[in-house]
Amino acid sequence: MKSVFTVRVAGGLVMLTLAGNFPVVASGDAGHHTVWWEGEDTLETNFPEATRFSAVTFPDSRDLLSDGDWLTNHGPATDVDACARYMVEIPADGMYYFWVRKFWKQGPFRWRFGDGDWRRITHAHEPTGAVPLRPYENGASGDPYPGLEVNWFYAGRVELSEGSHEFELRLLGTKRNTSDPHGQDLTAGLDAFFLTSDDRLVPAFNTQPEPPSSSPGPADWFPVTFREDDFSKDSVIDLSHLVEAPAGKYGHLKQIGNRLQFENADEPVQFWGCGANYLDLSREETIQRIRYLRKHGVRIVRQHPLQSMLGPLRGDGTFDPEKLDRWDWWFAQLKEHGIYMDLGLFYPHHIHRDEGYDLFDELPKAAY
Ligand SMILES: [Ca+2]
Repeated sequence: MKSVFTVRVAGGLVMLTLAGNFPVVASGDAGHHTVWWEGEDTLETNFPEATRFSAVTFPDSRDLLSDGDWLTNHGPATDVDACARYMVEIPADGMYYFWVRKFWKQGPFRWRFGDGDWRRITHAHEPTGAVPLRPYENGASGDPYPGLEVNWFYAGRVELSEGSHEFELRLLGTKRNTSDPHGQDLTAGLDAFFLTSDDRLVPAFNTQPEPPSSSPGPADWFPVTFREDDFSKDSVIDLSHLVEAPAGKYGHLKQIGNRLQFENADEPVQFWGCGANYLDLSREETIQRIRYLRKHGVRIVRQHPLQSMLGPLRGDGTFDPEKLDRWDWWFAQLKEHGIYMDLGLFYPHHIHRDEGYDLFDELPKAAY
């Protein structure tokens, strides 16, 4: 789509409108296909032309960015989404692994190709490395310039057909009236995007990764790449065979002396566990995460506190039904994969006047 649009951006400015064709690097051979495009090479955007995060504010290190530049945003959310659109040429039909190079966890956004479903990259997504761009320092006006770094994030797999596709992103943010000078709200820096049909190609710096020239032997050094786990049956560290599924298949867990044992089992049982709250990820990403826990032998997770998932108990003694549904799905998926849950029930619990406590008004405020 190349229609011109002009909208009000965070900060009340009227934004320059861009329309045109921009270079997109697509390459491939018989084995794989890749596409790389720059965050700053937009088809259309309402991001400001310049912010306190623009590459001109760190001239000595801007070459650490792909093509020496990125697209930035700063300021509180408004009624209009901060958005950017790109035209991307896909070289061949197929499943692609999608990567985003951006300013740390700042600037979570939803994204889609064409009119496909919206997907999200959120604070729950972890960077795969860090390239420092600028230390924290005071700007010429005395305003602090936040420290900056740029990181790669894996955003998920996406099925794409050969040809031109519009890629669109919209920053996620809550409308607020004030801006945090240290860089929150709709702060974002978008450097580059990378699609690859070969999951061995994991980006680490500001140029396209090269395919491995050969398979390393047991005695060879090799680069560690952080890619999506394909849960190979050949993995020598896969402990999932120790995690019987579904959870609960042997009945309730009982304490027998200093041991734990299921009521319908003949032997005591031990649990290997960790903290693992439900995160702001898609269901596909969440199941991937559960499988990762199971692969590493995790048989129980601590949900702490439960209210971080369900919200506070409401005045009528119920939880938000939508949050309850999400948690129920998370619990059911863990159970299906053989993973038990320990609930942090009582922290933090606040009582409310409308719950009918006779002496509520005599309580010091710190008590509720
Ligand atoms: Ca760039």
